[in-house]
Amino acid sequence: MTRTAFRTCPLCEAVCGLELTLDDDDKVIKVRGDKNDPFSKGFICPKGASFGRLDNDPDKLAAPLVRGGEAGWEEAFEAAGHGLRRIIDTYGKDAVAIYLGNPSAHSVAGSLYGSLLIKGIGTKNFYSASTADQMPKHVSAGYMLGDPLAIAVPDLDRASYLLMLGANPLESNGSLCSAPDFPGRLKELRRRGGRLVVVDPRRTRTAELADRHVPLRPGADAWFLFSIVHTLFAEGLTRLRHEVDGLEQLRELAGEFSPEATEQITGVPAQAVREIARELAAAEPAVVYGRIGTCTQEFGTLATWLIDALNVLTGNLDRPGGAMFPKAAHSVGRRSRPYRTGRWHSRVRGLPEVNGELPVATLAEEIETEGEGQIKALITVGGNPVLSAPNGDRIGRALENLEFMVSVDPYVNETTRHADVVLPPPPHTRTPHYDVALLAFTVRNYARYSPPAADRGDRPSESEIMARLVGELTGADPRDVDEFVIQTTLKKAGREDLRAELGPPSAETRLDMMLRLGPYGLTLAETVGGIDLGPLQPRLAEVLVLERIDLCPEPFAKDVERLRAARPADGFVLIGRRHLRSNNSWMHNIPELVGGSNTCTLRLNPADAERLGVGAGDTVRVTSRAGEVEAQAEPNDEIMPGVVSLPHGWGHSRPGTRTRVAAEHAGVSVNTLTDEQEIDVLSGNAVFNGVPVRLERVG
Ligand SMILES: Nc1nc2c(c(=O)[nH]1)N[C@H]1C(S)=C(S)[C@@H](COP(=O)(O)OP(=O)(O)OC[C@H]3O[C@@H](n4cnc5c(=O)[nH]c(N)nc54)[C@H](O)[C@@H]3O)O[C@H]1N2
Ligand SMILES: Nc1nc2c(c(=O)[nH]1)N[C@H]1C(S)=C(S)[C@@H](COP(=O)(O)OP(=O)(O)OC[C@H]3O[C@@H](n4cnc5c(=O)[nH]c(N)nc54)[C@H](O)[C@@H]3O)O[C@H]1N2
Ligand code: SF4
Ligand SMILES: [Mo]
Repeated sequence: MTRTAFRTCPLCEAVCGLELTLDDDDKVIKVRGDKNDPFSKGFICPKGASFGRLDNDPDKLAAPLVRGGEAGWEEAFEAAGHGLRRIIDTYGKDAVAIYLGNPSAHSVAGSLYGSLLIKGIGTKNFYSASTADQMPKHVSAGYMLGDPLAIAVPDLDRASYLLMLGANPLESNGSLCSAPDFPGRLKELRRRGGRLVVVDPRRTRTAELADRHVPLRPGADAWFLFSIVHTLFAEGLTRLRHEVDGLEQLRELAGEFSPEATEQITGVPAQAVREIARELAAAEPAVVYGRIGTCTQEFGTLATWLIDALNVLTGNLDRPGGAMFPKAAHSVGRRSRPYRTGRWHSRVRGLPEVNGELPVATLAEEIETEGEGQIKALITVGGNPVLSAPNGDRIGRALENLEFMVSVDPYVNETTRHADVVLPPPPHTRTPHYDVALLAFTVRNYARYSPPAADRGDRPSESEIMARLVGELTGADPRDVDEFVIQTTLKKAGREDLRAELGPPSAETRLDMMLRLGPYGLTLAETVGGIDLGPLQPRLAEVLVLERIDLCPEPFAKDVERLRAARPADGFVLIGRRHLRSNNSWMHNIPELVGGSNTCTLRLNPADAERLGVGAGDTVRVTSRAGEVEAQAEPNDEIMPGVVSLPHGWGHSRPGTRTRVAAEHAGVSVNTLTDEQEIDVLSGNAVFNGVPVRLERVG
C-alpha cells in the first residue's frame, strides 16, 4: 500500500509544493509537483524531484556521533553540554562561536531557535552564511529605510521591464525573490510585451532568455549603476513618488560617473548605458533587481544601494510591477529603533558587527589568534564554511585547533568531520516545515505549513535538538524554552488572552501564535496545503522606520571615496556559478544530481584559452593570493574574455568525510582561492566575484 503526503520543498527559496508518494515503510518512492499549491501550481525542478533520494540517503547519520563513534541521544546531549559549559567556564562566553548555515534559513529550527541559542550563550561571536550572501541587502535597507529586513522584491508578475544584475534564476530558481517557476514567470513577462535586461559577465541561461545581455567586468556594478543614476539626473528622467532625503547629495555624487567616464571600467559602452537608463525611466512599471553577483563583491553594498536608489528615483518602489514589500502572514509588527552597524567590533581585524553578526571572513583568525576572547569552541548548525566561506581552507585548518566543536547536521562533511559531537536532525519527511525567513520575500503573499509526512519515532526533531542545546547552556528545562517565548511574545502584543487557544508549548505552537498575531489572523492549520493571500500591495508606510527614505545614507556616501580610488583588477578575475542540479556544497551526494553538465570545470573564454595554449579538458593551475587549485578547462564563449568561472561547493576529497558519492565527484573548492582578507567594507560580506587569479597550463 502506498499513501500520498504533501509538503513544501525545503531545498531552495522557490518554496515549491511537493506531492510525495510513500510506501509502507514511510519511504518516499515518488515525487511530483503539488498541482494544488496555489503558488507553485505543480512546478518542480530536478532537485525537488530527487527529494526522496535525499531523504533516504544512506550516508545520512541515523544516530548522533561523539568523537566519531555512534552514541545515544542522551549521551550526545550531555557530551555537547559538558564540552560547551567547560569552555564558557574556562574562557568566557565569547569563546563559544556559532555558525548558522543556509539550511537554517529554511528550517523551523534555525528560524525559531537560532537566536535563542546565541542569546543563551551570550556570545558576540555569531557568524552565518549571510555574510557570504545577502548582507549588503540588509545594510542597504537598514540605512535607507531603517529596517534591515525591509528588502523589496521585484514584482515579477506585473513588471514590464526588469533590469537584473548578478542573478541567474534559470539555475538558482531565484533568491530574496521567492517565485516558484521563476523561469516561467520571466517568459511570461516577455510574452506580455515586457523586456528583460541581464547584466552579467557570463551569457547565462537567464541572459539567453533576455532581450538584452550586458556583459560587465566583474565587480564593476557600482560604476555601471552610478552611470545610470547620472543619466537619469542629466536627462531629467527621475520621477520621485515618495518623500526622500539625500536627493541632492546623490545627484552630486553621481556627477563624476558619466557613461563615458565609466565605460573603460565596466566594459559597457556609454550608448548602452543611456539606452538602458531611458528604457528604465520610460517603462511602466519597471524594476531593478540584483543578487549574488552584486552582493558578493568588493562594492557589494554600494551596488545594492544604487539598485535600491534606482527603484526610488524611477518611481518604482512600492508600486505594483516595481519593487514591493511582501506582507508575511507571520510578521509581527515593525521595528522601532533605526538601524545602525558597528555596535561592537571583531577582536582581530576590528570589523564592525552587522545585524548582530561578525563576518565569516574573519572566523579563522578569531580561532587562530590567541588572547582574551579567542574562539575555543564552535557550534555549526546546517553549515559547511570549509567549502562555503572565503579561504575556507584556512577555516578547515583553524577548526583543528578548536578545543570543542558541536555540529547539528545530517552529514559528516568537510566541516562537520571536525566536530566532537554531531547531532543529526531527522530526514525532511519527518520534519515539519514553515518558511519563516523566506515567506517574507515572496512575489505573492502566501503561507504554507507542512506537517511531518511521517513519524520520526524516538528521534528528536531539529527544534528539539536546538531547544535541548539552549537548555544545556542556560540550565533551563528545554520544555520551558517554548513556553517562555510564547508568554513573552503574547505579553508584548498585549494578547495574553490567546494562550488558552494555543496548544502545548512546541515549535508548532509558536508558529501558530505568530500566524494568529500576524496581519491576516490565520491559524497554522489554515495554511496547510498553501494559502494564497493575494498580489503584493503597496505598504511603504508600514515598513518605513525612518521619517523619509534616505537616498544617500552617510556611510554609503563615504564609501564612494573608496570606489573613486579603486579600479577592478587587471588580468584574469574569477567569478562563481551555480548549476540547476547543485545546492551549495551539500547535494553532490545524490547520484542523480551529479555528473553530466554538473561538473567542477574552469570555464574560460576560447580566445583566452588559445592564448594560454589550453584546450578542453586540459588541466589548468589557478592561483590567487589565498591558494591554488587545479581544474579541467572548459573553453566556452558565454564568458567574457579575462574572466574565468568555477562553481562553488565542490572539493569533496578531504579525508574523514562520509559522503561517498560526493567523494567520487570531488572537484575542487573555489573557496581555496577566494580571499578572506577582501570584504565589502560596509557589510563585512565576502568577495567571491572579481577575485584576481593567475592561470597556467599544467604539463
Ligand atoms: N541550483 C542551485 N540553486 C540555488 C543554489 C545553488 O547552489 N544551486 N543556491 C541557493 C542560494 S544559497 C542562493 S543565495 C541563490 C543565489 O541565486 P543567484 O543570485 O541567482 O545566484 P547565481 O546563479 O550564482 O547567479 C549569480 C550571477 O552573477 C554573475 N556575476 C558574477 N560576478 C558578477 C558581477 O560582478 N556583477 C554582475 N552583475 N554579475 C556577476 C554570475 O555570472 C552569475 O550568473 O541560489 C539558490 N539556489
Ligand atoms: N565562491 C562562492 N562561495 C559561496 C557562494 C558563491 O556564490 N560563491 N555562495 C554563498 C551562499 S549564497 C551561501 S548561502 C553559502 C552557503 O554556505 P553554508 O550554509 O555554510 O553551506 P551549505 O553548503 O549550504 O551547507 C549546508 C550544510 O547544512 C547541512 N544540512 C542540510 N540540510 C539540513 C537541515 O535540514 N538541518 C541541518 N541542521 N543541516 C542541514 C548540510 O549537510 C551542510 O553541511 O555559501 C556561500 N559560498
Ligand atoms: S525550484 Fe527549489 S523549491 Fe522548487 S522544487 Fe526545485 S529545489 Fe525545490
Ligand atoms: Mo545563499
